[in-house]
This record gives sequence, structure tokens and C-alpha cells, in this order.
Amino acid sequence: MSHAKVLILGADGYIGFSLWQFLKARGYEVMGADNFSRRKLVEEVGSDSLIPIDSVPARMAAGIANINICTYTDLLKLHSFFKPDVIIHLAEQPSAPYSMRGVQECVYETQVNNIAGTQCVLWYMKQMNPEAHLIKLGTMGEYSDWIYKGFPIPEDPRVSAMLMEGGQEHVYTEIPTPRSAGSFYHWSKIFDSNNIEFACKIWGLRATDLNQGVVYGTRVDDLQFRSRFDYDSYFGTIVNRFVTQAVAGIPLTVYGAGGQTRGFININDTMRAIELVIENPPADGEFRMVNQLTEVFSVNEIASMVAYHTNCKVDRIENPRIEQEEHLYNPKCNKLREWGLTDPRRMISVLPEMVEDVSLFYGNIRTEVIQPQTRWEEPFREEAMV
Ligand code: USQ
Repeated sequence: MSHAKVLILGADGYIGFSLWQFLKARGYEVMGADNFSRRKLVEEVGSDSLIPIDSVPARMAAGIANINICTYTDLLKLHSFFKPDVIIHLAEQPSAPYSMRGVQECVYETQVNNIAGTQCVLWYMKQMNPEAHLIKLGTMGEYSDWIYKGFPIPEDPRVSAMLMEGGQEHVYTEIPTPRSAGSFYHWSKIFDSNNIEFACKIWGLRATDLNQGVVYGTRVDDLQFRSRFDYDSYFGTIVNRFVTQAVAGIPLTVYGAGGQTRGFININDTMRAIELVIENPPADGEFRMVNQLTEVFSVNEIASMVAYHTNCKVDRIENPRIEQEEHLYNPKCNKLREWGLTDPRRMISVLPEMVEDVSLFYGNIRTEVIQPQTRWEEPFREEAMV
């Protein structure tokens, strides 16, 4: 239990709204803020949260402030009545396919929104609150499969490197951990990481870059209100989508060969993980990376698990993305385990409760938003990606 003052930016989102309730229940003094843009973007692609959520006025009445972090003065206004010890920054456009949809979606809604928003938070910290701990939601997608190819994905901002000089001498040094992404959304997270690391170096700020895997789940234990739940081809992520497709009687949309492999974490463990990060802060001036995932699966493995529980059909459709469809994946994720994230939820045992919950809202499923609408376009050429 803690009495730290926590500001959640992005408190209306899938993770943010549960986290806002979770941390309050754990005794933190919590302030939530959001510009409610996620609702607008999901509506724009013709979808809506499967699980009905409160209206914006109701969320504001419950205490979530309507601010846009890209408007710097909004952050100053917030600071005048709430000075946080911890800032959890979730306030970004989170969808890879949405970022590839067109100029408006890529440039303004994703890159400008995400990168400028993070910059405003950094300048706010420098000028008003340099002692705060920034916890920034990054992504495991900053380490693309076409670089790592089975090499361990590090959990540190720097890695050792060996330089050959004159063909003979060996010089050891440290270089920034190599990053490369598979969508303009994932690239926006890389730019954020670089900006945060630089701000820590020059201004002495402290930050944790939370490299998160794909989060899934319909509920957090003991919380009275549920977060939104997206299943459309833009804002739904794979597990939430596959469960919804199974309930709707639509064959699961495996993109391409289905060997794409990712890290996953249930939303309950996401809550626990973020609390552990709050309780184990970095030193002043430290930029720290934490890989936040508990299990690794391929798309085919997830499809098999969902089919096992539901007897649904599995479809292999043309992959709308440019990505490796068969690759090794070997991320390090030791820090959360060391701090106490042991015995995490297993996807295979969470799926039945997800099927049950999604079935309750069967009537809300819009079948027309399931199939992918946006393609990355160029045929995949591996040699062009290295
Ligand atoms: N996929 C399918 N069928 C689908 C949907 C997805 O085969 O119907 C495949 C995709 O091609 C991809 C994999 O499943 O290979 C994961 O796709 P996703 O949409 O579940 O997740 P992704 O686009 O990678 O992004 C999501 C979140 C993002 C977060 C990221 C963590 O939207 O905010 O940063 O997961 S990670 O995947 O580790 O980069």
C-alpha cells in the first residue's frame, strides 16, 4: 500500500481506466486525465467498445480531467492542483494498422500526437516537477523481428558492442540498444524512447520505458467497472479479436502463415506490473527499460487455444501487414519477475472467462469491422528490411 500521488495520462483507455480504479483501490492518491480521443478514432473506423462504457460527462464527473497533453498549458493547469510523484503516460494513439491508414492518421493522429505529447510531458517535468518518476508505455514492437531473429531482446537501454580496429584490435563499448519497428505507430514509440533517454541524460529526469507486449482480457479482478474492449481490425488486438470472432461464429483471421510471434500479458498482470514499477523506482537521472510480458506465443498457437475452447473455425487470410511470418523470438524479461511478478495468469486459463464475458455482449458485435481494411502494401522483401 502506498500514498504516492499518481497521475495517469490516458485514463479513459483500455489499460488506463482499469489502472485508475486499481491504484485507487490500492491506496494511491490518483488523478486521471484524458482527451477522450480514443472514442472518436474508434467511432471513425465504424466501431465501438464491445463492453459498454460510461459517457464522457460521466467519466469527467467521476474525476477524469479532460486535457490534451499536446497542449502544454493544460499540463500546467493540472499541476496547479495536483503535483504527482509518479506520472504514468498511456496517452497515445495505440494502433499499428490505424497509423498505416493514411496521412491524417499517420502524421497527425499518431506521430504528432504521440511524439509531441511525450515531449510536452518531458518539458513539464523539467520545468515543474523534475523529481517525478515517469512511467511511459512503450512497446516490445520497438525490437523488430527482422533485426533480432532469435537474438535475446535486451532489457537495458544500452548493450555492449565490440569494435574491430585495423582488422585486429578489439575495442569494447556500449551502444544504444538497436531498435527498428514494423509500423509508423511502433516507430513513434522508438522516437519517444530516444527523446526520454536524452531528457534523462541532460536534465537528470528519471524514467521507466515499459516495453509492453500485447495486453488481453475482459476484466480485472475486484474492479467494479470494466474498461473498454475493442475487437475491430484497427483497435482490437489479436487475442481480444480472436475471442470475439469465435463468439460471433466468424473464422479466426490468421494473417499469412501465422508464425508471427509476440509477447503477451493479461490485463490483471499489467496492473500488478505497473504497481511493481512504481514501487521500484529508478535512480535520479536514470533511463530504464522494463520488458513487460509473461508469455510468448505465435498467432497459430493463439488460434489453436481459442479453437480448443470454442470449436471455432480458423481461416488463413492474406497478411495485410509487412512482417516476418516465421521467426524466432527471444525477449529477456527478468526485472518484473525479480520484483515479484511471479505466477502470472496463463492465456489458456483466462480464455474461458473471456468467452463468457464477450458472449454477454454478443448483440454488440459489428461483424463488418472484423476483416482488415488497411494494407501496408509493398510485397515483403526481407533483404530490404535489414
Ligand atoms: N494478427 C493476426 N490476425 C489478426 C490480428 C493480428 O494474425 O486478426 C497478427 C498481426 O499480424 C501481428 C500480431 O498478430 O503479427 C499482433 O498483432 P496485434 O494487432 O495484436 O498487435 P500489434 O499491432 O503488434 O500492437 C499491439 C498494440 C500496441 C502494442 C503492441 C505490443 O496495439 O499498442 O504496442 O501490441 S507488441 O505486439 O509487442 O508490439
